[in-house]
Amino acid sequence: MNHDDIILNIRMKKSISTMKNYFFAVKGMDCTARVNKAIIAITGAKRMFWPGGSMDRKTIVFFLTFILGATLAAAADDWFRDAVFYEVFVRSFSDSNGDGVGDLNGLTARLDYLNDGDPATGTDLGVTALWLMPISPSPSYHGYDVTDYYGVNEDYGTMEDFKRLAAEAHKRGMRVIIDLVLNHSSNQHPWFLGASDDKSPKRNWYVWKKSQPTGWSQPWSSGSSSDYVWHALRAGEYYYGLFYNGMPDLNYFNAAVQEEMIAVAKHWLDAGADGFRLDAIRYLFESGPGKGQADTPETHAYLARFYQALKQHKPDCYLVGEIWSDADTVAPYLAVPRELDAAFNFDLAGAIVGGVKDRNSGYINATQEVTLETYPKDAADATFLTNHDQNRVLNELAGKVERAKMAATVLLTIPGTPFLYYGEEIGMPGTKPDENIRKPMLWSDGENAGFSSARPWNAPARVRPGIHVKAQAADPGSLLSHYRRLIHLRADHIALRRGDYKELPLGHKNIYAFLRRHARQTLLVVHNFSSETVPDLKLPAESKLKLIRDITGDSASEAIPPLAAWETRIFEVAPVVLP
Ligand SMILES: [Ca+2]
Ligand SMILES: [Ca+2]
Ligand SMILES: [Ca+2]
Repeated sequence: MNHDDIILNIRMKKSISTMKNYFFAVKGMDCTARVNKAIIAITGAKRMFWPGGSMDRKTIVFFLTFILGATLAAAADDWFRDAVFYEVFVRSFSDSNGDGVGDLNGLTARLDYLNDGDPATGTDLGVTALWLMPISPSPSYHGYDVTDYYGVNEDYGTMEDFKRLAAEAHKRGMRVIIDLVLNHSSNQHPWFLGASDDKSPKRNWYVWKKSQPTGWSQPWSSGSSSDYVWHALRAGEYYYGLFYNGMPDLNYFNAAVQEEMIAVAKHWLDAGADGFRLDAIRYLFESGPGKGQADTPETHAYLARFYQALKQHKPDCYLVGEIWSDADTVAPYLAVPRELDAAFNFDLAGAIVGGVKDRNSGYINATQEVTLETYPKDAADATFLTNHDQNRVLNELAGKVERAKMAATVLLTIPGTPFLYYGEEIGMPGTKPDENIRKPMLWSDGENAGFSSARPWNAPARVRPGIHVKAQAADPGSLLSHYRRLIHLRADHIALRRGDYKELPLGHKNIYAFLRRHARQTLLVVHNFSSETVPDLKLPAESKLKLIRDITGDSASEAIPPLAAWETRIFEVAPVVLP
């Protein structure tokens, strides 16, 4: 290769990534139109990537057509970088058959609320993927203790209902991932019931000791001790159950367990699931007390194998893990050999909600920077505000709706795949215990909150008028309308989805501003973290940037207008700044 070939090679790589991103920007066109538009777009990019180059346009078109097939295939595999997820607790979302319990058919019937399949309408929420909390048979209301990994909880419906949900979601351009609880089963699972007989072939599927060990604990709880995690089945027989005695840990040192759980995952991919949210994934293999209870080398090695097996089975499946820890602990799960596509960023979630609460955006920027410095360079993030294990946002923000809007805006303007917990888009209330943060969705002010024709399994949380979908859907100033606008704005701007992140201080203590830089677009996001108007904001001269357009107001803009209390403005700026 001579010098020019090497340069060309580098430029081609850049063009491939530009084209890949382009396909996500031209939604709603048929395939031929997409291909044509993409080629035009890329040859237009000639000026960006071939300054003073000697190749003519025809040659470039030839090269780009050649690589198009491979690019299309590759582009499909990281769809999650463009997605906005919605976490659903099926039991509490919508009841289709009048037994007071939410179910899969109820969710299917509500899909148009989430995404009507038409990118041109903004009357839906606009989320593009679902995460269903566990839907397999379980003795508990939440389902995180499974008794049949291959089945569907009969409260929720049947496997046919799941397949129909997945098909209806796919029709609307949405993906569906489900919770997979690998670490432990229910103590009512036939495997465990069998294993309680020490002659059973399933005995070695769980973790046993003849006497109560010492030095163990629940890693997240400083006051815990061995008897929290080792449970007596009978005299002289102790089993390991990290969370509680109803959830015995599976023995991942047993190759049969390893293979079984890969088979379970493939079973769900074949049924129409697009991937998994992997529960408590850092606790799979435990090699001893203390440090040996989490993030062990054996856990990393198995997850890499699990990931590879699933990607071979369904290349565009998505695996997101719950590793409730700091960036240093999470990073190895995202490194090569890859074990997950993404992990939930708990630190950042805390920083966003805490930062908005304390009017201190410094937490958010600092945590974002630590994440970017610590994670592998190409790692995708999974961002959120709260989930089914945390108090709801509006409670954390003392009921202040303008701050809940700001938390949503930050979530939807920073990098990562945002996950929204059901009900947060209307400001549903709820604080621990867990049942109270997992209450029925508030659809209306009608009987049973529009959730069911019968008395709901758990009383709906009614604290204030106006906290329901019906009222907020009709109110352009509502939290729901705010979420809808932001999610659609993100869908329409590639830099919001795939741009990098760089803080751009504007010299005002209440202003949180950053750039989202992508090869096709650079955006400047400016948040006012205060209840006062902030006038006279100027771009730093050394940034050499010029405002072109205010995409929040969709108008040309040459200067930053005064920002009202808790207001955000997003500007397209020139030139496009390559990261
Ligand atoms: Ca039902
Ligand atoms: Ca729509
Ligand atoms: Ca375990």
